[in-house]
Amino acid sequence: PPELLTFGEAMTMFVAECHGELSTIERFTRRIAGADNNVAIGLARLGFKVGWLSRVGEDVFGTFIRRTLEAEGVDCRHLGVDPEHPTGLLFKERAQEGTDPNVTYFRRGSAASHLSPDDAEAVDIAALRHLHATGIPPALSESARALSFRFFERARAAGASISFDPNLRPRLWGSDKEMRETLNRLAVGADWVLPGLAEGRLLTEREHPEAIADFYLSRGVSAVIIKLGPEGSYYRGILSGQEESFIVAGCPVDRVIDTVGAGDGFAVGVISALLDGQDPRKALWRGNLIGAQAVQVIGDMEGLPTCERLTVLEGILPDIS
Ligand code: KDG
Repeated sequence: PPELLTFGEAMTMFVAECHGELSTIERFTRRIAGADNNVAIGLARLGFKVGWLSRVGEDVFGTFIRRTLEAEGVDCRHLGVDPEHPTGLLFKERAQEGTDPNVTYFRRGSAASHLSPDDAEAVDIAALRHLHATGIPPALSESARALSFRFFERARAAGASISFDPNLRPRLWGSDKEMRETLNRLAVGADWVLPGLAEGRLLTEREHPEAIADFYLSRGVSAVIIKLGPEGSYYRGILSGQEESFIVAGCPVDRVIDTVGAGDGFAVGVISALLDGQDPRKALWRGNLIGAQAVQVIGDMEGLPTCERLTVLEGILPDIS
């Protein structure tokens, strides 16, 4: 069984070939989207034994997703096929340089929104070292929300570490209040919490990175790592034995093509480095580095490096930690 596990919803994504509003676009490039499966792919490329739990529809898009994940070496034994509900779809505008592109979802009632706590029960967690979760499944449905909480309980009981990236998607939630309360309840059950600065502000109703971090640290989290975009990332935590906080500067980027997926690349860098036994400063540096690769491509995951590529990048880029 896999040592690392993540779960959520993958969608087949169509990225506009040209700039402009989606209703005017005739040509699209097909990719795969989904924060959790992006992280699974990134970790698999770095050589980790990672599994991904989800459901897809019994349709061509589900087949595409399974093939893509399997080809990347992600363990799909916990990927179910739902004959009654479809695989979710996402259409994405061609991003204007430096701005987040608009997306349109076709995911309501999707196969993955029918995930339920029973799916967590079916997993053999004896070998589990780490669980990575995002704030998206709890937004999909009551049953997917219950699955998230159940997974945290099981991972905790198995002695695995847990990382949590809020991945706020306000439009999938009934209200910001519900989103905030639910995700904070989940976040405090994690070891490492990885929000973007705007997400941290929305979730904690606090302004500064130190105050956002304190919110979670005082509730039992070991490390809060806040993404600051091109400025890099902020750490506050107790992973090295005593409490410390610092900023690691961002990685230089030639040209920003599409920012979607940067946070997933960041998570891949941080999780892989911490599981490799690196110190938090190095983990943030690697997170910044992989996040910077993800913004230079149109899809979410084609910028994620293999081990070999990471070694090259780590060698040629200045160690700015
Ligand atoms: O983090 C990247 C994701 O935002 C993207 O792939 C789509 O998962 C997605 C979502 O639910 O918005």
